[in-house]
Amino acid sequence: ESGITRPKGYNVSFHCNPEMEKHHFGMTHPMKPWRLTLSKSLIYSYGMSFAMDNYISRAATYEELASFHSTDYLDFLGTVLPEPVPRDLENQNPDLKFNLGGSDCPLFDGLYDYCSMSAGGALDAARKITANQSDIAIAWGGGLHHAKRAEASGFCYINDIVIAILELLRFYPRVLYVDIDVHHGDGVEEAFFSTDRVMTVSFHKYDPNNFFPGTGALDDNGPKNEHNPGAHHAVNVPLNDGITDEQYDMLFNSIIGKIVEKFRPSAIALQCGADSLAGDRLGRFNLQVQGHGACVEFCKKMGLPLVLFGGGGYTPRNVARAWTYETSIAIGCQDNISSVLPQHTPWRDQFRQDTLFPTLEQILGEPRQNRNPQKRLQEIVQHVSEQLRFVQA
Ligand code: V1S
Ligand code: CA
Ligand code: ZN
Repeated sequence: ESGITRPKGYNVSFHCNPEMEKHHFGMTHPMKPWRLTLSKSLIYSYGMSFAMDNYISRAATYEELASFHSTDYLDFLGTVLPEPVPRDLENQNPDLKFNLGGSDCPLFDGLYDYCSMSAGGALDAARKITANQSDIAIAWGGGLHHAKRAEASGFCYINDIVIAILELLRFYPRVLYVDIDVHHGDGVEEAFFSTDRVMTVSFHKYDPNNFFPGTGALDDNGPKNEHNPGAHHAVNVPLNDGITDEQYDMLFNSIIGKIVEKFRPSAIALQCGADSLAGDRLGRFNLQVQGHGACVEFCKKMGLPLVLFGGGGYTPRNVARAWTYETSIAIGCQDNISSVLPQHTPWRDQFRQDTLFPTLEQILGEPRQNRNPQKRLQEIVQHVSEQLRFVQA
């Protein structure tokens, strides 16, 4: 007995790989792995590494990737080479193998390494949880929710989340997957479509014709055949442009609260895509760092083992703010960290304002119009409540 104990709170583990962050999707591509470096540097500037177990994650092995993906797909992914000359964005190759090589999922140098490192971090995080060595495990380099068993989609090649949840399922009877990326978590939903051991919940901007990937309507709730165990185990929360912190938190708490009560998960996997923040290059919402973080706080309060994944996020300074604040929530120091960015923060001018919590005016100039009437949000909560009548733990 040394007498030295950890401060009250949680055992948090942090999984990252600096090698992953050096990859490039191409000049004009919105996905910038460098945002992970910016996030980490802000997290470290606040001194948070001293309150967590920090790991350099390994690359997932071929066998680990094959726990979800087809070997045909993995073999191709492991051997394709980048195009010598980048294809003209307007002139896409019409017949892409496994949807690889177009403008969304380009072939770039070190692609296979990038993918296996992302999955390795997610898998390491899941294993820290199942080994009872952490209460919350963080893998900001994961969260690539669109990848399918044999297809790349929407900047995602390997579905690290599915691979991590499969690992959790070796130890836990039921896992709740929650997705606050502005896009529909279609790959994870599809992977667990036919099981009642995983409930998937995605909050997203929904417009079948004009917003990627176009799926995730309110009444898409899993297989229509009642005899399929997966029936009713997909929850979709379709939203419109401009939703605010207040509305989002009302929806999130009410929906996730009811689901946890009814489904009784043994663990939660939370995808924290930061493209749902105001001012995101691809997103459409008006969420602030506080509102995004409130979702993490709510999940933590459920008192269940929790894995936090990254995901989308295309305005790096805001991604870094959100994931820094959310790391502080995991640790439990959110009320004690300064809202002023530390003086010695690297790339400090990247952040434009020196605050962790910029106002909507600071982020956008003029806030985006809110197209989510309160009545519609009530209907959504009502639909989910009715859906849950069919769910049994
Ligand atoms: N929205 C959007 C968007 N922007 C791009 C894009 C832009 C410039 C490039 F150089 C390359 C791609 N692609 C899209 C979307 C995909 C969004 C993926 C989100 C991923 C995530 O945050 O959920 C998780 C990491 N793709 C499309 O809208 C498809 C197209 C239909 C239109 C755009 N063109 C470029 C491809 C086909
Ligand atoms: Ca989502
Ligand atoms: Zn997204």
